[in-house]
Amino acid sequence: MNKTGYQTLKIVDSHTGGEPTRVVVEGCPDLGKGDLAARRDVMRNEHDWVRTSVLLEPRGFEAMVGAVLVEPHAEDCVAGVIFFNNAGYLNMCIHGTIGLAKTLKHLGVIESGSHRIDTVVGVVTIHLNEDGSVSVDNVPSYLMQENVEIEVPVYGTVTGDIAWGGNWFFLIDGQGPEVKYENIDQLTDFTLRVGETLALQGITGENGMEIDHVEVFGPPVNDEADSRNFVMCPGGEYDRSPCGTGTSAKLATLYGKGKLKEGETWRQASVLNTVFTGKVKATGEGNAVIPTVTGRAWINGECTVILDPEDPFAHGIFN
Ligand code: PYC
Repeated sequence: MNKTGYQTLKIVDSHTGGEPTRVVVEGCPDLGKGDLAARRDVMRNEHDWVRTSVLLEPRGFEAMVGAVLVEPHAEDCVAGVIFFNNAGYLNMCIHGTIGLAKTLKHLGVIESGSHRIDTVVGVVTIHLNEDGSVSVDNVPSYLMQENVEIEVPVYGTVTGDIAWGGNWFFLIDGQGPEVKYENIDQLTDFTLRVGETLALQGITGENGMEIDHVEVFGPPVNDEADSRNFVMCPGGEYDRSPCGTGTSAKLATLYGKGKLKEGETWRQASVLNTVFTGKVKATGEGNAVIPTVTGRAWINGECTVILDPEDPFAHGIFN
C-alpha cells in the first residue's frame, strides 16, 4: 500500500517476436524462500490476484504472458522468475525469458554477456548477444513418444509426437488446417479439439503431466525459415512468437528422430513469420538435449499498476 492508500505494482512490458511479456518487477508480496516451484505454489494459492490484475482485462488481454521477478533460489543466478498466463501458471516460457533478459538490461540489473536465471523447471542461461538478440540455453528437452494416433472429433485421425521442451507439447506435422495467419480461427478450433482429445484419452507427458501445448507445423513462406508453426497455449490463445519451449520440443524431436545433429541450425517461424533459431547439444542422457533458442524482444512499456480498493475490476474481469 502506498501513501495514497492504493496498492501498486510496477511492470515492464516487452514483446518477443510479437508475443507480449509483462514482468512484475515490484510490489508482489513475499513468496517465501523455497525453490521456484514452491514459490509458484505460494503465489497460486495466496496471491493469484497479482496474476489476474496484470493479465486479465481491463489492464491486460487474453494473449498476454506474465512473469514475476523474484530472488533466485539456485546458486549463481542473477534472478528468479515465475511465468503465468490468462489461465494459470506456465512451467516455462522462452519468449518470456527473452523478454525478461531485455527487461533486466533495461532496469540496469545486467549488461551484455551470459547470466543464469532460476525458473520453476530448473536453471536456464541467457546470453545477451552483441547484435541485440538473446539466446536461451533451455532445460534438458526430449522426445518422449512418436507417432501417437488420436481420433479428433470433426478432423478424424491425427498423428503427433509428444515432447518436453520446458512444457509438454503434442507436435503435429502437415495435418489440420494450413498454417497461415488467415486460418487462425480454424487452427484454434483444430488445436483446442486436439488438446481436449488428449485430455479425454488420458494421454499425458511424463508423470501424468498435462500436455498443455499443441503445435502444428507447415512449410515456411520464404527461405528465412525451415518451418512455420501455430502453437496453442493453455488458456485458448495462440502464441504470436514461434514459442521457445515449442521450438525446444521441435529441436528435441528432430534430434530424437535423427533429423537434426548437434550444432546444426533450425529456423522456426511463427504464424506471424517472426523467427527463432535453435541448436541442440546432447546431454549424454538418453535422447535429451539442451536446446539453445535465439530471438529478439523489444521493451514497449513501463508503468505503475494502481489497485484501487473501490474498483470492482481492480483484480481483473472474471467470467
Ligand atoms: O515461448 O516458451 C514460450 C511460450 C510458452 C507459452 C507462450 N510462449
